Amino acid sequence: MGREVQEAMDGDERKRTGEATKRVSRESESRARKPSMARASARGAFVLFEGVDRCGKSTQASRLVTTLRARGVDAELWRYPDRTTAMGKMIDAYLMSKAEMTDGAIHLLFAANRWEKKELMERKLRDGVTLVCDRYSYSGVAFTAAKNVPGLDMEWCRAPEIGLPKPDTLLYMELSLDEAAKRGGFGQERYETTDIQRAVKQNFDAMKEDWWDVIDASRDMDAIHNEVVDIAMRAVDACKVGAPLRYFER
Ligand code: T5A
Repeated sequence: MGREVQEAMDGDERKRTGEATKRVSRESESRARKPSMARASARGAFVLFEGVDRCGKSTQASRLVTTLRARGVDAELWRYPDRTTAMGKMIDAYLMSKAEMTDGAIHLLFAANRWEKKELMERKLRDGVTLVCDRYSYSGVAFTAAKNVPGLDMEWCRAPEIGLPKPDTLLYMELSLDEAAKRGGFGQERYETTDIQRAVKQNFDAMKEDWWDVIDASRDMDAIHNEVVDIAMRAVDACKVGAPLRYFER
């Protein structure tokens, strides 16, 4: 065999070996990437509680977080309005009647309070944290529309919510206003009047969709809790295997 031929063969062999090595390393890279892609699509669940005042949302949301954590689910309690931010402090002053604002402005401020936490919410969910949320966009629509201000109808109220993350599951705590009244008188806040609460309930009823879980909130706390945990765990499990995060659309 001539030297040239041998060198050419050696060159071919090196090329083949090189290509094979590259192929193997591409395959192992892609194998290595696959599990992380699977991890990236697993996420935390967005579990939302809504309902009229004193329906027991706060009680159930907080108990749910405790139970989820006990089951090894990384969970956090969120609430809207988030009164800790600069915008939240303005909302708090308005609700406590310490500040005045037009109905349109306060509505947009409630929505902005959700927008200012949108990226954090997305990041937490992506990182596998389940967010149990006490009130969100539906309260925004139900309460402002309950004021019956010309021009601020439900469609107008809904517009600033478009583009925000949509909950994976919504637990609507259904309670009659009579039952709610038995749980203690109204507090000092602006919307705690019978007329507003009645209109709020009608608005929630008008917004109800098939995918909502309507919870009979007149039962004892433990019975409600058990039902709530089952529903929330289904959402947690669905999000673990990659259920996509949805957004409010036009
Ligand atoms: N708002 C909010 C807007 O206008 N726009 C928006 O965009 C948003 C997000 C926020 C206010 O802001 C408005 C809506 C509200 O007016 P908040 O701080 O969320 O207000 O306060 P509320 O939601 O009004 O909180 P409440 O405490 O009144 O109601 P909860 O959370 O539904 O009830 P909870 O759990 O505190 O329970 C109330 C009482 O009932 C008892 C509890 O022990 C407690 O005493 N209870 C039960 N009793 C018997 N049986 C059961 N199953 C019970 N569950 C609870």
